[in-house]
Parts: sequence; structure tokens; C-alpha cells
Amino acid sequence: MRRLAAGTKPCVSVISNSIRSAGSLSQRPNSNFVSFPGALKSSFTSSLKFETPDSYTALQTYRVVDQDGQIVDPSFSPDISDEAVIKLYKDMLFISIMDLIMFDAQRQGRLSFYMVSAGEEAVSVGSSSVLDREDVVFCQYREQGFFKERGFTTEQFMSQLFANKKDSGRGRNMPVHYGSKELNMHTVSSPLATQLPQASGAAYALKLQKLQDPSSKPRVAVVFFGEGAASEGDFHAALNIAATRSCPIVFICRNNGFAISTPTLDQYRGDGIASRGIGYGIDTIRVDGNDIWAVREATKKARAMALEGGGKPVLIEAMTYRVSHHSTSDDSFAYRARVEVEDWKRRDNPLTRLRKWMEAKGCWDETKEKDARTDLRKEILKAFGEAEREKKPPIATMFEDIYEELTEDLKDQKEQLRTMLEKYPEEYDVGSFDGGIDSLKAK
Ligand SMILES: Cc1ncc(C[n+]2csc(CCOP(=O)(O)OP(=O)(O)O)c2C)c(N)n1
Ligand SMILES: [Mg+2]
Repeated sequence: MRRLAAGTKPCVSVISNSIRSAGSLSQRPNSNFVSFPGALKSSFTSSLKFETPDSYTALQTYRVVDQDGQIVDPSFSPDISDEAVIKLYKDMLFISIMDLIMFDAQRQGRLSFYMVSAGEEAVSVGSSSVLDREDVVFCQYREQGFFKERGFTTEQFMSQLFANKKDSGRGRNMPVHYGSKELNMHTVSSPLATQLPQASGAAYALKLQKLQDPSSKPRVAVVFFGEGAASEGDFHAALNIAATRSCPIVFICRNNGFAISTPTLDQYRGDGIASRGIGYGIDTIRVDGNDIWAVREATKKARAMALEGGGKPVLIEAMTYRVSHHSTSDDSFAYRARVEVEDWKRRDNPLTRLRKWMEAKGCWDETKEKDARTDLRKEILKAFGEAEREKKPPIATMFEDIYEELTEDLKDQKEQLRTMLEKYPEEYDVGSFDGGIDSLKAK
């Protein structure tokens, strides 16, 4: 091992250790196993046989509660109070109601774009509910339930969607690209799968931080992605670096059957995404994503595993069905049968499943359901109206946040913009922007 300079932090020795162990393999005489550097536990065989995917049965799907809300795992008992379960149910309900309202708002031309997460609410709400608030999270774009459960407010959702001056992203992103520094949630970004290597990097940073300061709080990185995003090279890079560097990270795949119009059959021929986790040497589980209890149990355990022995990656593949169109720019009935969607809505819906469970337990009924729906709808519509009326961020903010001080070029552009807007007031209505043209006046 290399000698460490005085004061060098212990993370450096971790890296040196792994270099030494990889180079110190030796062969034992007459062994049935040859420790090739690239395959450490492979025994010899004289049978010439290729492995085929068919010789493996599909990985099983873990569930706690069935489609009728009945418990199928007799060892299971809820780890939270009835009130806490109701809160999770209301978070899921909130999302499903907000989705309908905002989808319609886009159709009315009041919003440029929207994406709903119908059928997938249990994955995001369930996983959020068992993670630590300080775990660092990277979402794809269909995880509004995670934001909700972690504490994103109705006003924050609406401010982002209407890109008004209260949006912490300063109105620069497309709708549904939420983010929150306070909640340790990185901003959603459109290019698929880019969040995956970023999350592995964050997990590595968390690992090094813990090594440098052992008294610091143990934290994991958590990253969501769709099975479609898993076709990107970034997915493979992220899994491999997390595995080889033993990073504390939980990968959560929402396998909802589609990447826009591309069904999974055209996306891959292996056993889903879970089989890839194992291929990369990562502990993996497949769960029923419509069962919030299964999602909670699996995520809780995954987090604990990810923190074991200084850190390791864990992969969860949550099986769901994308009930909605991909986005407001998509009409999914052009590529799938309406009856298929109706079947999923009716037969297996995460909200209905939890509701049945709560009703059987005696903590929910029709009246409570009606009241909750009315209250949530009111709350959302109130925030909707306020956010829609709110001013947009000052025009001058478009020049900010790149350089600490405006460069001469940017100052010029700002001035040109002001001149243009003043010259053609009939063409440019700047009344909806906070401060109007005044924000462009040189300070
Ligand atoms: C690099 C890149 N390629 C293509 C797209 C266009 N695109 C946006 S979402 C999407 C489908 C992603 O499917 P999946 O990861 O399964 O997530 P889901 O929409 O099913 O939740 C595609 C192809 C993109 N945003 N970025
Ligand atoms: Mg998908």
C-alpha cells in the first residue's frame, strides 16, 4: 500500500486497498477453480453448453397485499399507525386529483405541458415514506408523489407548473421539472437517464464524506428511472460505477411497460431490468409497484443494505402499468387498446388496493373518501388560481445565475432587449412579468 502523507483523509486508503487486492491473485495447484482475474468463482466443466435466457425462470415479484387489498404475507404487520397510512393514501389521492386537473388545464391552453403518473402513485409515495429526508434524490419526471410525500407544497407545485415568480427554478423549466434544495431533491431534467450517473456520483461523494467524518449522518442517494431510460448508456455506466466503487445508492426502476409508444418487448429481450442489476453484481429485488406495502418494505430494506459495510448499490424494479398517456403531447390509443388500459384501471390500481385494505381495517369509508376528495380538490384549485394569477419572474432574471457579475456581452444584450421592448410595445406584452420593462434598466 502506498504510504499516506500526514493528514491525508482515509478515503485514499480505501482506493489503494482495492488496487492491491485485484493484483494479488495467485493460482493454487490442482484446484478445480481457476481464479482468473475476471471471474473469481468459476469452476471448470467439460460440458460444452451455452446458457440461454430460457433456462432461467423470471425473477419473482414481491408483494404483501393482493389486488383485493388482502394481505398475502402472513408475517406482515403495518409498521405505522392508521393515521400515517391515511396520510400516505391522501398523498396518492392528491397526486391523482392534481393530475386530472392539470391535464385538463393543458387541454384548455392554460398550461404548456403536463405529465401524469396515474397507476404509479404507490412507487413514489411508498418509497419516499421510508427514506430519510436527508437522502439525496434524483427523479425522472413521473415521481410527483415523491415530492408530495417529502413535503413539496401545493403552492410549490403550482408555481413551477405556471412558471411564476415564486418558482424556485425561476420559471426556466418546462412544467413538471420540479426540484427542491431544501428537500434534497435535484431538479428533474429532460434528457433521459442523465440523472443516473449523477446519482452514482452523489452516492460516491456521500461515501467519501462519511469516511472523512465518521460521525456524520449515514445517507444514501436514491435515483428513479423508467425501463425505457434503462436502454441509455448512462444507465449501464451508473450501475457499473456504483457497483465497483461500492456506493450507497438505491436504484428504483419504474417498469410501467412503455417508453412513450415503445412497448417493453421492443425495448429489451431479457428478464426486465432486475436481471441487469444482478449482471452488474448488485443486490436486486422485483416488487409489485401497485402494492404500497411491498414498495415500502423493499425500499426500507434496500436503504439499510445500501449503508452496510461502508456502502453498496441496491436495485429495485417496481412493476406497474402506465395508465395515462405518456404526456399531454401523446395519444396512447394510437398504439394500445383502450380496453387494456381500462382493464388495468379497474383490476389493479394502487389507490384502490390501499383503499380496500384501509376499509377492511375499518379506518376508511365512503364518507371519508368523499370528504378527502372534496378537500383536496378545493386546495388544489385554490393554489391553481393563485399561481395562474401570480406575476412571472422579472425579465432581467433571464440574464442571471450564469456569471456572478454580468459580462459586457450580457449587459449589451440586456440593453438591446430593453430597447426592443420599448420600441414595439404593441408586439410585446410584458405586463405579466414582475416589474415589466423596469427590471431591464441598468443598475
Ligand atoms: C436522451 C433522450 N432521448 C429521448 C427522449 C424522449 N423521451 C422522453 S420520455 C421518453 C420515454 C421514457 O420512457 P421510460 O424511461 O420508460 O419512462 P416512462 O415515461 O415510461 O415513465 C422518451 C423516449 C429524451 N427525453 N431524452
Ligand atoms: Mg416506461
